[in-house]
Amino acid sequence: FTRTKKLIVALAAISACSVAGLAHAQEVKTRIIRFGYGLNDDSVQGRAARYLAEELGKISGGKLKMRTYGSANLGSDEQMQAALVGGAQEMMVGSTAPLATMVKEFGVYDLPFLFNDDKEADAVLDGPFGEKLLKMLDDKGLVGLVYWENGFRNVTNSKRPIVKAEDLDGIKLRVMQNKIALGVFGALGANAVPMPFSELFTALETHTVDGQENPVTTIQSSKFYEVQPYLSMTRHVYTPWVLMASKKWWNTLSPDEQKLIRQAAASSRDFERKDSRADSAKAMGVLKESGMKINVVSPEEMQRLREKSQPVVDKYTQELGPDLVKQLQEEINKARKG
Ligand code: TK8
Repeated sequence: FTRTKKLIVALAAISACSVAGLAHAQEVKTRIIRFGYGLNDDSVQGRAARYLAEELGKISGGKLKMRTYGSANLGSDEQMQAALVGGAQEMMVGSTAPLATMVKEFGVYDLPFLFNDDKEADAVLDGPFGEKLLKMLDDKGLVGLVYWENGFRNVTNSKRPIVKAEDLDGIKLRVMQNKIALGVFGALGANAVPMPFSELFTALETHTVDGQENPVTTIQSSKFYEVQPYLSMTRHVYTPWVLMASKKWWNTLSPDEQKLIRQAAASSRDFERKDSRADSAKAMGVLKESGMKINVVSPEEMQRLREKSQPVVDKYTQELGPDLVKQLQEEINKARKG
Protein backbone atom coordinates (compact mmCIF):
# COMPACT_ATOMS: atom_id res chain seq x y z
CA PHE A 1 0.00 0.00 0.00
CA THR A 2 1.53 3.23 -1.12
CA ARG A 3 0.65 6.54 0.36
CA THR A 4 -1.36 7.54 -2.70
CA LYS A 5 -3.32 4.34 -2.65
CA LYS A 6 -4.14 4.89 0.98
CA LEU A 7 -5.31 8.38 0.12
CA ILE A 8 -7.52 7.10 -2.71
CA VAL A 9 -9.09 4.52 -0.43
CA ALA A 10 -9.71 7.20 2.18
CA LEU A 11 -11.27 9.56 -0.37
CA ALA A 12 -13.48 6.80 -1.71
CA ALA A 13 -14.64 6.07 1.80
CA ILE A 14 -15.44 9.71 2.39
CA SER A 15 -17.45 10.04 -0.82
CA ALA A 16 -19.31 6.83 -0.09
CA CYS A 17 -20.25 8.36 3.23
CA SER A 18 -21.46 11.58 1.68
CA VAL A 19 -23.58 9.69 -0.86
CA ALA A 20 -25.08 7.81 2.04
CA GLY A 21 -25.48 11.18 3.76
CA LEU A 22 -27.43 12.53 0.80
CA ALA A 23 -29.73 9.54 0.68
CA HIS A 24 -30.17 9.93 4.40
CA ALA A 25 -31.10 13.62 3.99
CA GLN A 26 -34.25 12.47 2.20
CA GLU A 27 -35.50 10.87 5.38
CA VAL A 28 -38.26 13.34 6.09
CA LYS A 29 -41.77 11.99 6.19
CA THR A 30 -45.00 13.90 5.91
CA ARG A 31 -46.03 14.62 9.48
CA ILE A 32 -48.63 16.67 11.27
CA ILE A 33 -47.31 18.39 14.36
CA ARG A 34 -49.73 19.83 16.87
CA PHE A 35 -48.22 22.88 18.58
CA GLY A 36 -50.04 24.43 21.53
CA TYR A 37 -49.61 27.68 23.45
CA GLY A 38 -51.48 29.61 26.09
CA LEU A 39 -51.78 33.17 24.81
CA ASN A 40 -54.11 34.21 21.98
CA ASP A 41 -53.26 34.38 18.28
CA ASP A 42 -52.62 38.10 18.42
CA SER A 43 -49.75 37.88 20.92
CA VAL A 44 -45.98 37.41 20.85
CA GLN A 45 -46.59 33.67 21.20
CA GLY A 46 -49.12 33.64 18.38
CA ARG A 47 -46.86 35.47 15.97
CA ALA A 48 -43.84 33.33 16.81
CA ALA A 49 -45.89 30.12 16.55
CA ARG A 50 -46.98 31.09 13.04
CA TYR A 51 -43.40 31.97 12.16
CA LEU A 52 -42.20 28.59 13.46
CA ALA A 53 -44.85 26.71 11.47
CA GLU A 54 -43.97 28.58 8.28
CA GLU A 55 -40.24 28.16 8.75
CA LEU A 56 -40.57 24.44 9.40
CA GLY A 57 -42.75 24.03 6.33
CA LYS A 58 -40.23 25.92 4.24
CA ILE A 59 -37.11 24.01 5.25
CA SER A 60 -38.83 20.60 5.09
CA GLY A 61 -40.24 21.16 1.62
CA GLY A 62 -43.74 21.24 3.07
CA LYS A 63 -43.43 17.85 4.76
CA LEU A 64 -43.37 18.86 8.40
CA LYS A 65 -46.77 20.46 8.75
CA MET A 66 -47.27 22.28 12.00
CA ARG A 67 -50.77 23.14 13.18
CA THR A 68 -50.81 25.84 15.83
CA TYR A 69 -53.41 26.06 18.62
CA GLY A 70 -53.45 29.19 20.79
CA SER A 71 -55.55 30.39 23.75
CA ALA A 72 -54.86 27.14 25.63
CA ASN A 73 -57.17 25.34 23.19
CA LEU A 74 -55.09 22.19 23.72
CA GLY A 75 -55.02 22.87 27.48
CA SER A 76 -53.18 24.98 30.02
CA ASP A 77 -49.38 24.81 30.19
CA GLU A 78 -49.71 22.12 32.88
CA GLN A 79 -52.12 20.01 30.82
CA MET A 80 -50.04 20.33 27.65
CA GLN A 81 -46.89 19.29 29.50
CA ALA A 82 -48.68 16.11 30.58
CA ALA A 83 -49.96 15.53 27.03
CA LEU A 84 -46.41 15.82 25.69
CA VAL A 85 -45.08 13.40 28.27
CA GLY A 86 -47.83 10.90 27.40
CA GLY A 87 -47.28 11.37 23.67
CA ALA A 88 -50.79 12.69 23.00
CA GLN A 89 -49.46 16.05 21.69
CA GLU A 90 -46.25 16.71 19.77
CA MET A 91 -45.07 20.21 20.69
CA MET A 92 -45.79 23.29 22.82
CA VAL A 93 -44.39 26.46 24.25
CA GLY A 94 -45.02 27.27 27.90
CA SER A 95 -43.65 28.82 31.05
CA THR A 96 -40.81 27.40 33.11
CA ALA A 97 -42.80 27.81 36.34
CA PRO A 98 -45.08 24.77 35.92
CA LEU A 99 -42.07 22.72 34.74
CA ALA A 100 -40.63 23.09 38.23
CA THR A 101 -43.07 20.49 39.54
CA MET A 102 -41.30 17.93 37.28
CA VAL A 103 -37.74 19.27 37.40
CA LYS A 104 -37.38 21.36 40.54
CA GLU A 105 -34.35 23.19 39.11
CA PHE A 106 -36.65 25.14 36.78
CA GLY A 107 -37.78 26.98 39.91
CA VAL A 108 -34.62 29.11 39.72
CA TYR A 109 -36.29 31.23 37.08
CA ASP A 110 -38.90 32.26 39.65
CA LEU A 111 -36.32 33.67 42.04
CA PRO A 112 -36.90 37.43 41.88
CA PHE A 113 -34.45 40.20 40.96
CA LEU A 114 -31.86 38.02 39.20
CA PHE A 115 -31.49 39.57 35.75
CA ASN A 116 -31.08 43.29 35.14
CA ASP A 117 -31.87 43.27 31.45
CA ASP A 118 -32.72 41.03 28.52
CA LYS A 119 -29.11 40.83 27.33
CA GLU A 120 -28.15 39.06 30.56
CA ALA A 121 -31.14 36.76 30.23
CA ASP A 122 -30.26 35.81 26.63
CA ALA A 123 -26.64 35.07 27.54
CA VAL A 124 -27.54 32.87 30.49
CA LEU A 125 -30.45 31.03 28.85
CA ASP A 126 -28.55 30.31 25.62
CA GLY A 127 -25.35 29.48 27.52
CA PRO A 128 -24.32 26.37 29.50
CA PHE A 129 -26.71 27.11 32.38
CA GLY A 130 -29.84 27.33 30.26
CA GLU A 131 -28.75 24.28 28.24
CA LYS A 132 -28.14 22.23 31.36
CA LEU A 133 -31.69 22.82 32.55
CA LEU A 134 -33.19 21.96 29.16
CA LYS A 135 -31.27 18.67 29.19
CA MET A 136 -32.81 17.79 32.57
CA LEU A 137 -36.20 17.54 30.86
CA ASP A 138 -34.98 14.54 28.92
CA ASP A 139 -35.49 12.08 31.76
CA LYS A 140 -39.01 13.36 32.28
CA GLY A 141 -40.29 12.67 28.80
CA LEU A 142 -39.75 16.12 27.32
CA VAL A 143 -37.25 17.53 24.82
CA GLY A 144 -36.39 21.15 25.64
CA LEU A 145 -35.40 22.91 22.43
CA VAL A 146 -34.97 26.66 23.02
CA TYR A 147 -36.08 29.48 25.28
CA TRP A 148 -38.38 32.19 24.02
CA GLU A 149 -38.78 35.46 25.88
CA ASN A 150 -41.77 35.93 28.12
CA GLY A 151 -40.10 38.87 29.85
CA PHE A 152 -39.92 41.05 32.93
CA ARG A 153 -43.09 40.77 34.94
CA ASN A 154 -45.08 43.66 36.39
CA VAL A 155 -47.99 43.74 38.81
CA THR A 156 -51.51 44.79 37.81
CA ASN A 157 -54.47 44.95 40.17
CA SER A 158 -57.86 46.45 40.81
CA LYS A 159 -57.19 47.87 44.31
CA ARG A 160 -54.42 50.46 44.21
CA PRO A 161 -51.10 51.33 42.60
CA ILE A 162 -48.10 49.57 44.17
CA VAL A 163 -46.06 52.58 45.22
CA LYS A 164 -44.65 51.36 48.52
CA ALA A 165 -43.74 47.77 49.33
CA GLU A 166 -46.68 47.67 51.80
CA ASP A 167 -49.16 48.35 49.02
CA LEU A 168 -49.04 44.65 48.13
CA ASP A 169 -50.35 43.75 51.59
CA GLY A 170 -53.50 41.66 51.38
CA ILE A 171 -53.85 41.91 47.61
CA LYS A 172 -55.25 38.67 46.29
CA LEU A 173 -52.71 38.02 43.59
CA ARG A 174 -52.73 35.18 41.08
CA VAL A 175 -49.27 33.61 40.74
CA MET A 176 -47.85 30.88 38.54
CA GLN A 177 -48.14 27.37 39.89
CA ASN A 178 -45.08 26.57 41.90
CA LYS A 179 -44.06 27.04 45.50
CA ILE A 180 -41.34 29.59 44.79
CA ALA A 181 -43.70 31.99 43.04
CA LEU A 182 -46.17 31.40 45.86
CA GLY A 183 -43.52 31.92 48.53
CA VAL A 184 -42.12 35.09 47.01
CA PHE A 185 -45.46 36.86 46.84
CA GLY A 186 -46.42 35.60 50.25
CA ALA A 187 -43.23 37.18 51.61
CA LEU A 188 -44.09 40.40 49.82
CA GLY A 189 -47.36 40.54 51.72
CA ALA A 190 -49.78 39.50 49.00
CA ASN A 191 -52.43 36.85 49.41
CA ALA A 192 -50.95 34.66 46.66
CA VAL A 193 -53.24 32.31 44.75
CA PRO A 194 -51.79 29.78 42.27
CA MET A 195 -53.92 29.35 39.15
CA PRO A 196 -53.35 28.31 35.52
CA PHE A 197 -53.05 31.21 33.12
CA SER A 198 -56.02 29.98 31.08
CA GLU A 199 -58.37 30.80 34.00
CA LEU A 200 -56.89 34.17 34.77
CA PHE A 201 -58.92 36.63 32.72
CA THR A 202 -62.21 35.37 34.13
CA ALA A 203 -60.80 35.34 37.65
CA LEU A 204 -59.80 39.00 37.27
CA GLU A 205 -63.11 39.94 35.70
CA THR A 206 -65.18 38.30 38.43
CA HIS A 207 -62.82 39.60 41.18
CA THR A 208 -61.98 36.10 42.30
CA VAL A 209 -58.50 37.62 42.46
CA ASP A 210 -57.52 41.31 42.64
CA GLY A 211 -54.44 41.15 40.52
CA GLN A 212 -51.75 39.27 38.66
CA GLU A 213 -48.25 39.74 37.30
CA ASN A 214 -47.03 39.34 33.74
CA PRO A 215 -44.98 41.19 31.12
CA VAL A 216 -46.66 44.21 29.46
CA THR A 217 -46.89 42.33 26.15
CA THR A 218 -49.23 39.81 27.80
CA ILE A 219 -51.14 42.44 29.79
CA GLN A 220 -51.91 44.04 26.44
CA SER A 221 -52.56 40.96 24.26
CA SER A 222 -54.71 39.28 26.92
CA LYS A 223 -56.63 42.55 27.42
CA PHE A 224 -56.08 42.58 31.17
CA TYR A 225 -56.30 46.37 30.91
CA GLU A 226 -60.06 45.95 30.49
CA VAL A 227 -60.38 44.59 34.02
CA GLN A 228 -57.27 45.92 35.82
CA PRO A 229 -57.01 49.67 36.43
CA TYR A 230 -53.50 49.71 37.94
CA LEU A 231 -50.17 48.70 36.45
CA SER A 232 -47.05 49.06 38.59
CA MET A 233 -43.70 48.59 36.90
CA THR A 234 -42.07 46.24 39.38
CA ARG A 235 -39.97 44.19 36.92
CA HIS A 236 -39.57 41.78 39.84
CA VAL A 237 -38.63 38.74 37.77
CA TYR A 238 -37.67 37.79 34.21
CA THR A 239 -39.33 34.57 33.13
CA PRO A 240 -38.72 32.68 29.89
CA TRP A 241 -40.85 30.25 27.91
CA VAL A 242 -39.56 26.86 26.78
CA LEU A 243 -40.22 25.38 23.37
CA MET A 244 -40.66 21.64 23.89
CA ALA A 245 -41.39 18.40 22.11
CA SER A 246 -42.78 15.15 23.40
CA LYS A 247 -39.86 12.76 23.95
CA LYS A 248 -42.03 9.78 23.04
CA TRP A 249 -42.80 11.36 19.70
CA TRP A 250 -39.31 12.79 19.21
CA ASN A 251 -37.83 9.29 19.42
CA THR A 252 -39.92 8.25 16.41
CA LEU A 253 -38.39 10.99 14.23
CA SER A 254 -35.42 10.47 11.94
CA PRO A 255 -32.25 12.41 12.78
CA ASP A 256 -32.97 14.63 9.76
CA GLU A 257 -36.43 15.48 10.98
CA GLN A 258 -35.03 16.27 14.42
CA LYS A 259 -32.41 18.50 12.85
CA LEU A 260 -34.99 20.45 10.85
CA ILE A 261 -37.10 21.00 13.96
CA ARG A 262 -34.08 22.15 15.94
CA GLN A 263 -33.17 24.52 13.13
CA ALA A 264 -36.66 26.02 12.90
CA ALA A 265 -36.78 26.29 16.70
CA ALA A 266 -33.56 28.32 16.74
CA SER A 267 -34.88 30.70 14.08
CA SER A 268 -38.16 31.08 15.94
CA ARG A 269 -36.26 32.04 19.10
CA ASP A 270 -34.48 34.89 17.33
CA PHE A 271 -37.70 36.04 15.69
CA GLU A 272 -39.68 35.87 18.92
CA ARG A 273 -37.20 37.79 21.05
CA LYS A 274 -36.93 40.59 18.54
CA ASP A 275 -40.70 40.76 18.21
CA SER A 276 -41.17 40.66 22.00
CA ARG A 277 -38.85 43.61 22.51
CA ALA A 278 -40.46 45.70 19.79
CA ASP A 279 -43.90 44.75 21.08
CA SER A 280 -43.10 45.83 24.67
CA ALA A 281 -42.85 49.46 23.61
CA LYS A 282 -46.01 49.19 21.54
CA ALA A 283 -47.90 47.48 24.36
CA MET A 284 -46.98 50.28 26.80
CA GLY A 285 -48.53 52.76 24.36
CA VAL A 286 -51.75 50.75 24.13
CA LEU A 287 -51.95 50.36 27.91
CA LYS A 288 -51.51 54.11 28.46
CA GLU A 289 -54.14 54.89 25.86
CA SER A 290 -56.53 52.43 27.46
CA GLY A 291 -56.53 54.61 30.58
CA MET A 292 -54.61 52.24 32.83
CA LYS A 293 -52.92 54.08 35.68
CA ILE A 294 -49.26 53.23 35.32
CA ASN A 295 -46.58 53.95 37.91
CA VAL A 296 -42.88 53.27 38.11
CA VAL A 297 -41.74 51.98 41.51
CA SER A 298 -38.91 54.07 43.00
CA PRO A 299 -35.46 52.50 43.42
CA GLU A 300 -35.83 52.81 47.23
CA GLU A 301 -39.09 50.84 47.25
CA MET A 302 -37.65 48.32 44.81
CA GLN A 303 -34.82 47.80 47.27
CA ARG A 304 -37.37 47.23 50.04
CA LEU A 305 -39.20 44.65 47.90
CA ARG A 306 -35.87 42.95 47.35
CA GLU A 307 -35.15 42.87 51.09
CA LYS A 308 -38.61 41.57 51.90
CA SER A 309 -38.19 38.68 49.47
CA GLN A 310 -34.65 37.79 50.59
CA PRO A 311 -35.59 35.25 53.30
CA VAL A 312 -37.64 33.28 50.78
CA VAL A 313 -34.85 33.50 48.22
CA ASP A 314 -32.45 32.12 50.83
CA LYS A 315 -34.83 29.33 51.75
CA TYR A 316 -35.38 28.23 48.15
CA THR A 317 -31.71 28.58 47.30
CA GLN A 318 -31.15 25.80 49.85
CA GLU A 319 -33.91 23.69 48.33
CA LEU A 320 -32.88 24.21 44.72
CA GLY A 321 -29.26 23.58 45.56
CA PRO A 322 -26.85 26.35 46.54
CA ASP A 323 -24.43 25.21 43.79
CA LEU A 324 -27.06 25.59 41.10
CA VAL A 325 -27.98 29.10 42.23
CA LYS A 326 -24.30 29.99 42.53
CA GLN A 327 -23.65 28.79 39.00
CA LEU A 328 -26.54 30.89 37.75
CA GLN A 329 -25.23 33.93 39.60
CA GLU A 330 -21.77 33.41 38.11
CA GLU A 331 -23.21 33.19 34.59
CA ILE A 332 -25.15 36.39 35.18
CA ASN A 333 -22.04 38.15 36.46
CA LYS A 334 -20.14 37.01 33.38
CA ALA A 335 -22.86 38.39 31.13
CA ARG A 336 -22.92 41.62 33.15
CA LYS A 337 -19.21 42.20 32.63
CA GLY A 338 -19.17 41.04 28.99
C1 TK8 B 1 -49.24 31.26 29.10
C2 TK8 B 1 -48.44 31.38 30.39
C3 TK8 B 1 -48.06 32.82 30.67
C4 TK8 B 1 -47.32 32.99 32.01
C5 TK8 B 1 -48.29 32.90 33.16
O1 TK8 B 1 -49.69 29.96 28.93
O2 TK8 B 1 -48.76 31.80 33.46
O3 TK8 B 1 -48.57 33.91 33.80
O4 TK8 B 1 -46.65 34.20 32.05
O5 TK8 B 1 -47.24 33.30 29.63
O6 TK8 B 1 -47.26 30.57 30.29
